[in-house]
Amino acid sequence: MRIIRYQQDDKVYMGVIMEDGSAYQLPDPDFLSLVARAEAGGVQPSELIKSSLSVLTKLEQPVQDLKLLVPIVAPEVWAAGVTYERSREARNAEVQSTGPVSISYYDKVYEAERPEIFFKSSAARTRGPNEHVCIRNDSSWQVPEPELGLVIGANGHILGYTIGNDMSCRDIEGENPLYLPQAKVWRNSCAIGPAIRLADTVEDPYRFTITCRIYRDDKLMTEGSASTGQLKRRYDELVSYLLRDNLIFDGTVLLTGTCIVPPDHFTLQAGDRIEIEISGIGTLVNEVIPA
Ligand code: DO4
Ligand code: MG
Repeated sequence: MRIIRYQQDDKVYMGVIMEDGSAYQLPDPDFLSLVARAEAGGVQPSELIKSSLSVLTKLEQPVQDLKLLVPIVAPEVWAAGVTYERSREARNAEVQSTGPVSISYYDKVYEAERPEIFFKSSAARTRGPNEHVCIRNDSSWQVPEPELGLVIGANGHILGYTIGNDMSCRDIEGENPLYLPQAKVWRNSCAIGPAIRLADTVEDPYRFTITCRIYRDDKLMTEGSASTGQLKRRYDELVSYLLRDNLIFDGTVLLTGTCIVPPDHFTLQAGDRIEIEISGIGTLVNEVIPA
């Protein structure tokens, strides 16, 4: 069961997509209100929806024709890094491209007890489905990072799963790890959507398949797939570090790290179309423009 937000005649609505593909309009103004309503009734969000299906309005328009918005206006997006072997390997390649190195902080953080967690985005910098993401003008090695996003409550409960794109500048980060905020945060450098898969409908969140495709002039430039089963850490572990002595808001999204990195020769260009698909959640599509 997946929750969407969409716009129709200048109004914003919430909807639910059922397992059979049928979709219904929800009465709640946002995702957190749905969760709160379920909590108040002592049921899981999916049970609440199932029990009220007969009184919900069925959407006549196919979901692909709706103007989808970010499924949640996340007050903040945080991200974990070097949580997959593929990310460690790619980061080491970035650093080595600037000259010989004697110590790899990426190897250290991959093995360390404390994970890497960084601030990624605010609501104003986060784009939704079919919106533009930006590439920086002062970088010549940029990639999308397709990641599973955890939608969490202020108490750290995982309420749902979404798709995130942690846009990244490999040359800026490779030059000096202290440049990380500039390699990660700029205008429209993050996208989430198109839906939130309710956590209580996911049997095993370590069995999501993530696929990323990048098209240039409709030609497939690069494609990769991986499984969240390759994650080095547990979701609860990442969330618990994020919450440590921190102020976290309801509806925060925590991206869980990338497991797919395009080949080293590849860099994004304006006009590219990025598609990130996660099994059971959907496909997040964004076109690239300059910042
Ligand atoms: O260490 C830098 C960032 C790593 C990251 O964003 C990732 O592994 O996904
Ligand atoms: Mg990342």
